[in-house]
Amino acid sequence: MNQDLTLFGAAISPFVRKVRLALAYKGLDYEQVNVVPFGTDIPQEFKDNSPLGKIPLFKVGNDYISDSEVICAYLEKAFPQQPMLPQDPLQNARALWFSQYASSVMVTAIGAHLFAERILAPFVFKREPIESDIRMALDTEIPAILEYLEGELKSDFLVGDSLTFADFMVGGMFITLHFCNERVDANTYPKVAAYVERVHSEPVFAKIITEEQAMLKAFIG
Ligand SMILES: N[C@@H](CCC(=O)N[C@@H](CS)C(=O)NCC(=O)O)C(=O)O
Repeated sequence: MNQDLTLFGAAISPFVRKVRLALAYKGLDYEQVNVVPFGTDIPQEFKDNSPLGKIPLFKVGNDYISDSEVICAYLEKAFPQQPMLPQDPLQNARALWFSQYASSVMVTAIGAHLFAERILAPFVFKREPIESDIRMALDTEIPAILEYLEGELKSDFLVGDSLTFADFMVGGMFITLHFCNERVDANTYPKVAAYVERVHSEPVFAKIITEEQAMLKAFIG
């Protein structure tokens, strides 16, 4: 298969990041069209083909696919080389679970309550942050996430002993955490702290982190 691939979205979105990691992991070339969903400059092609107006949107030839999980499922089937998901059914389920967990619980705490309030509110939405959301994330939600992951980490990666789809979304949410100037306390959560360092130094992650850091700097100064 050799079709033109286009990804619509802003790289700093955790859902867009997951797809970028999947594309990089599979060694696929693609074009990226920057779309900021809350912005004023949204391309007509995106408006016409994204049913919910959410990023990412993916284009394969003349066809469009919505939703990061669905896009990644497509990539896994269309480009089976370098599989992201384990063959074993239970390990496969475990990898999908962590992606779901990060896409829901971690996105709410780290993305919506912390990043949106600490970074997007002052720099993009031009309003005062909701401090109670930040406190809830830092005092309650994120510690519960770290406690859970600390108990789940039995090896170097979340599933098996190498990078899988599970790490894309979970590891990706720690990029967002770092953008908020927060770190995992290695004394309290030693396995998670080591895991984050390990995953972020994987070549597919390292490249994306460098690119996103530059973007964020340009964005917020
Ligand atoms: N389930 C979707 C969620 C995508 C999503 O919520 N994207 C956010 C940006 S991080 C968005 O586009 N929000 C705009 C909106 O809700 O109108 C996926 O996995 O792709």
